[in-house]
Amino acid sequence: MLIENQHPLNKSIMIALLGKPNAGKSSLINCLLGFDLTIVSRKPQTTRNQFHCAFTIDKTEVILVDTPGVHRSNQEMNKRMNGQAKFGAEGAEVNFMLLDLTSDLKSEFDDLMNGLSISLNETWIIFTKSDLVQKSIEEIDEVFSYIQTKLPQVEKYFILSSKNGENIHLLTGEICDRAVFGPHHYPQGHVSNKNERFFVSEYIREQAFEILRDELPYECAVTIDEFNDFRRDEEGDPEKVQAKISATILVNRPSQRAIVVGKQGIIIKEIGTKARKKIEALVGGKVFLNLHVKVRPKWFKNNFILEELGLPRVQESTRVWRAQK
Ligand SMILES: Nc1nc2c(ncn2[C@@H]2O[C@H](COP(=O)(O)OP(=O)(O)OP(=O)(O)O)[C@@H](O)[C@H]2O)c(=O)[nH]1
Ligand SMILES: [Mg+2]
Repeated sequence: MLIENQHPLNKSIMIALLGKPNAGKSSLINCLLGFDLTIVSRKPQTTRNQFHCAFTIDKTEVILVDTPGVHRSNQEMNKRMNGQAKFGAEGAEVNFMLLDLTSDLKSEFDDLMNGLSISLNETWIIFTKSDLVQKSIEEIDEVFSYIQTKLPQVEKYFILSSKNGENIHLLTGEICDRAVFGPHHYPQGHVSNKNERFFVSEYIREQAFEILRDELPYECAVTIDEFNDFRRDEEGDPEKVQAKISATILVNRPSQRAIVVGKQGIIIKEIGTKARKKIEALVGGKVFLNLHVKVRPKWFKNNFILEELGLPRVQESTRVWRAQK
């Protein structure tokens, strides 16, 4: 471990963000980080894996664990996504339970508790999207009392907005107070336990979600076929391509392939152009991005593909082994 990670005044804290799909987990992480690392969309079930997003405030390291929204489903992929949410809570000192103020808060809480079905240690309630609705303190207090009858260990709540930053400073203050003295886990400048490949595939999927909206259901995933990194090539011209990336967008049916490609390739081109900008910001250099679209029927049930997408089997998994084509 680097010596700078062991300064006697260093503090660290790991926090898992849990909630139903669309509660605003990834948005809150980006808001706290100060940049868009994890992907966000108006479609529920955007995040599929659990992973760390780390930053420091003075000498305090904050590790936020993004997780998929907890939901009910009998689909193999969804069971694995729910498994990721539970796994994300393991090892965290504090859980943030996010409840979307625009929803029915008590049933949102009950659904989440049923879906998680794990015992939670220290948990803070985060009411999100305060910019969208005005709820009275009496109303919030009543919901909070209800939550405390089911989760007595919950002691505090926050009402905030990731859009306009309302009360975010109160949360960061409490996070720093709760962090414990100890070494940092990530060296300065490292922001995640996932590599660039992961974020590249996420940024492509984010653009596919954004551009295609409801035209394309969830039956799309992105795999990275080639990632050639020329950044450390000292003789290389910095104006030239610094990373050459080939990626495949997997879809379930040929009709979906036609949608993703678009007339004369217009849609795939737009996905590529928009994703490339974000990837260039991530890798800090020019990127040549080559995108393909492949039909892989029922890819979301294929164990090999799910493993490749970072979704390992869970206890609830049905036995799924399909030969790789
Ligand atoms: N107005 C407003 N919209 C928000 C806020 N937080 C999140 N959103 C929106 O809510 C939608 C879902 O946000 P995400 O951050 O992707 O939610 P999530 O909980 O990570 O969702 P999954 O990954 O699907 O589980 C997006 O359209 C966000 O822009 C907020 O504070 N205010
Ligand atoms: Mg998310």
